[in-house]
Amino acid sequence: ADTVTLGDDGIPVVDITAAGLSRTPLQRAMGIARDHGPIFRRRLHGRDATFVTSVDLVTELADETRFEKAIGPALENVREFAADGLFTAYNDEPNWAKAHDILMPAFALGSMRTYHPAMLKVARRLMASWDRRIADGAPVDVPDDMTRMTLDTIGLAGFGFDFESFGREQPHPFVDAMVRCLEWSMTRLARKPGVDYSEKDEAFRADADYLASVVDEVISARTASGDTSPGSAGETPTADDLLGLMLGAPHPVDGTTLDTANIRNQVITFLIAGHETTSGALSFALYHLLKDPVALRLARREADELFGDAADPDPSFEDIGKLAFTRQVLNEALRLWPTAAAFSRRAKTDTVLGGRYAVKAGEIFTVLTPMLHRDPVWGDNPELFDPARFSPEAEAARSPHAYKPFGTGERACIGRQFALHEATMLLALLVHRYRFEDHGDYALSIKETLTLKPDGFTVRLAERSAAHRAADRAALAVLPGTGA
Ligand code: FDE
Repeated sequence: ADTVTLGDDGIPVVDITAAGLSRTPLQRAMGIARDHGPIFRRRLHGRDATFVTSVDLVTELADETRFEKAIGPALENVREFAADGLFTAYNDEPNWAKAHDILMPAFALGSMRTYHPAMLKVARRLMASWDRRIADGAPVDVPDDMTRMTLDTIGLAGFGFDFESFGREQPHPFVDAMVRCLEWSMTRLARKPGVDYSEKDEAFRADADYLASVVDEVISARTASGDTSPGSAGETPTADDLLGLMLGAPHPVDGTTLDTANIRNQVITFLIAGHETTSGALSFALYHLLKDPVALRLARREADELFGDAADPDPSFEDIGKLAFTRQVLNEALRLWPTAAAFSRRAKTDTVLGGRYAVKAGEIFTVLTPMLHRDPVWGDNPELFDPARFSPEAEAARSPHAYKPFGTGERACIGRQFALHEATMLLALLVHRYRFEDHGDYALSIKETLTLKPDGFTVRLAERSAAHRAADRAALAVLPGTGA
């Protein structure tokens, strides 16, 4: 059993050493938050981590004059293979600001126009693969296929590199190696003193070396083509993509470019950050739609309005901006299960948190995002999946600090628009094209590998015809509040 004491600073200390960390440390921390409130210190083998979950306290942590991003213990471990890439760079490491300035333009909303064709191309690969599954009657493994699609998307859109994941029985070996590296980063936090972990560390090294070798392949595929100058994009990828900017673009102020070692770290970072979290978000969104027939009908109506009865819809870049409800579905999925489920903040000076907790400069607090997203501001049934929470009116009425699936401040997610454009388009295409059968009466179980995914989530698919679309329209017309 956990032992609970009160720290000198008034923060409850929950020592979980006796039971250990379990394979689901994030969900374990959520349980502790439910029992012990919005701020607590988790102690394991004498190592402490302080978690925060309420909107009030997170609002303070988001104040960039008092707090800044911290590379907590988990990200320190990720640094072992992503080093000074954007996600894991220290705030004062010169390469953070440099890469941030060079790469920001590549993530402005307008840049999504450039990536749209590659995103659509990969979405079609997924649908071609799912069509074959209808033919042979086999269920699809949702997180596996979402991972295929998001890896291929960041590979093609960001780097002009094709992982061809849908041509493979098993995931690309890059995915397996990356997942093991993330797992190593997570389980390393739970190590017991006096135990020899050198075998695990060697296996990790081998995986990290393999990731680096794939990245070198990605980079040399580009440099061999000789096309590294920005603005000289041909009809295929494109000196303006991420890799093009990394290889060629000078810093807007000092005119220098990124060095080779840093480019490698950025490519690893983007391949990981760009697909693992987005694939989880899509998987949770589909899970919730499967379990919520009304939300599914509303999502279908929106897709049907845009695509009609087209057998092979061809959404434009602008069309994706019209998929407001589909976007709400994703937002709500990321509320319940923010796939990058925690981020850390460090006090810049001595300060007082919540009017009562004395904090020393340098102290680190970790925001437990899934519990922030269940704060009382979300109403009396925060476990309920309800996309209406993200209607424009509801959003305007709520503090921006109640919702942080993309982190906060200047170190917030640079890939947000990228992920949302990609995911919104795919989700709309899927609900338009398929009916989903919950063939195994799936009960949600969440796998943690630093990020979150629904574990063992499979669905059986059927074609959705014009007759099904008409029936959905008729059903919506009689539903209060949803009719025409
Ligand atoms: C970032 C991020 C974050 C923060 C972290 C901290 O603070 O620590 C978060 C929370 C996130 N991100 C989340 C997410 C979700 C999703 C879906 C995503 N994300 C997606 C994506 C895609 C891409 C490409 C990305 N993403 C990327 C990224 C990066 C690079 C980063 C780092 C930034 C700086 O600068 O720092 C991030 N992301 Fe994310």
